[in-house]
Amino acid sequence: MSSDYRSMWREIGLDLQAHDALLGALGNAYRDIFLSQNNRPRETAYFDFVVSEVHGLRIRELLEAREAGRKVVGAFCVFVPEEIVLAADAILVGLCTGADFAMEEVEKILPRNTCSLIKSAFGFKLSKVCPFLEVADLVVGENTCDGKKKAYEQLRALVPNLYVMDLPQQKSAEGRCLLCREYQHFLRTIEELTGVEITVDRLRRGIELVNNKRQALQRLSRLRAADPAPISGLDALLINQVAFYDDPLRFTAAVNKLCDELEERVKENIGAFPAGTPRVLLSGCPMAVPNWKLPWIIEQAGAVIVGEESCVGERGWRNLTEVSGETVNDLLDSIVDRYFQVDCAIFTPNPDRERQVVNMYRDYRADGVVHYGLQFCQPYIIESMPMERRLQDLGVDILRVETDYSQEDVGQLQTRIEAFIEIIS
Ligand code: BJ8
Repeated sequence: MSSDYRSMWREIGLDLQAHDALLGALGNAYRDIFLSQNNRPRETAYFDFVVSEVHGLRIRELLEAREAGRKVVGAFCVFVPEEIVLAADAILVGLCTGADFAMEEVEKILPRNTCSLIKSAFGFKLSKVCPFLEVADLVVGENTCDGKKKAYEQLRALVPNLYVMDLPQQKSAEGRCLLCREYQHFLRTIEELTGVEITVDRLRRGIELVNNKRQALQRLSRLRAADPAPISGLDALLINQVAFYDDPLRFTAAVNKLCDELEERVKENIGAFPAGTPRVLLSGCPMAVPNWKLPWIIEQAGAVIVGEESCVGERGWRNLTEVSGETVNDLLDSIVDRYFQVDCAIFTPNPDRERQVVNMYRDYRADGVVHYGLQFCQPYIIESMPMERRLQDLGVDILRVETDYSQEDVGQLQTRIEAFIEIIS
């Protein structure tokens, strides 16, 4: 990245030394994991470029947008409705939670047996290496799992501009009411933050922008049902991760352009891997940037990932929002309907998720399911056990993996994944 970003990073308060160490490690991992792949579609070059500039050009864009009067909102969860943020001409960005950083300092604040995703958010803040967190005018947390709920109480001391959404835990009429009240409150908060009144036209435009982005990701995912799969699971995951950082309009155009190329590849039987490669559906906890360990191990072991049942994947964009409605309240109601379908494991009970995994297994013609649970993530790990029974009853092979962001278990994971791929081959 160009050296003149250093003054920008200094001005927003990053710790330059720690940040250099992070970028160095990321650059090496990216080269070894992504750039070393064979048969990549040519249009993945755009996503390589975005990643190479994610702390550079993109941060400059956000700062320029702020100078022009726009606000930046950072989020940790797919329950934060981008439609509302865009309707006020603000920008929503995902916050980095995919790597261990400053763990010694983090474990002075949080117990060791907290999931890596939560600890990562604290590590990035304590060591001042996440420019998105530093430029955000508002940081949105949520009362989802117990870990996050309690951790945000501690995060508030480090992030004074933290807003915590109160989210339901049950798909009941009361649960829907709670979500509706929360989104009304969030809409007012965004109006106050931006000074923009969210009109029906503005909200409709916000919905359309987000629907278009989700439709592009749906199109990408349908193309992965082909055998040979026209794109690797690693590249598809990367695109899902970039979706949280990039400008939505530009991102949508880039995904559609990639899909045009993938359609040609499907017609010509060109794959990222040869036809007949064992196909894996990945299911479970979200994989935030730069958490690439497990997909890398799976594809190195000779399988191809054909879908992600995850918030950084299909759970994040499966449903669209209805755009018809004459008032802001009508549209807000549609937004509530849409988000109330998200089948995060924090809901109890949560039968929809099991159904989705079975559907995705069939739709993407997978040969087996790898369930990914982050260590100490009670919701997903507990849910993985009935999921395993259900899939086994249907004759579907499943491997339950529990891991974290460290590299210590790579050898052990490789052995287990290789054995699983033998079974599903
Ligand atoms: S909608 S999945 S993004 S909450 S891994 S922190 S659940 S202990 S991330 Fe999530 Fe929203 Fe749900 Fe999606 Fe807790 Fe588990 Fe850690 Fe997790």
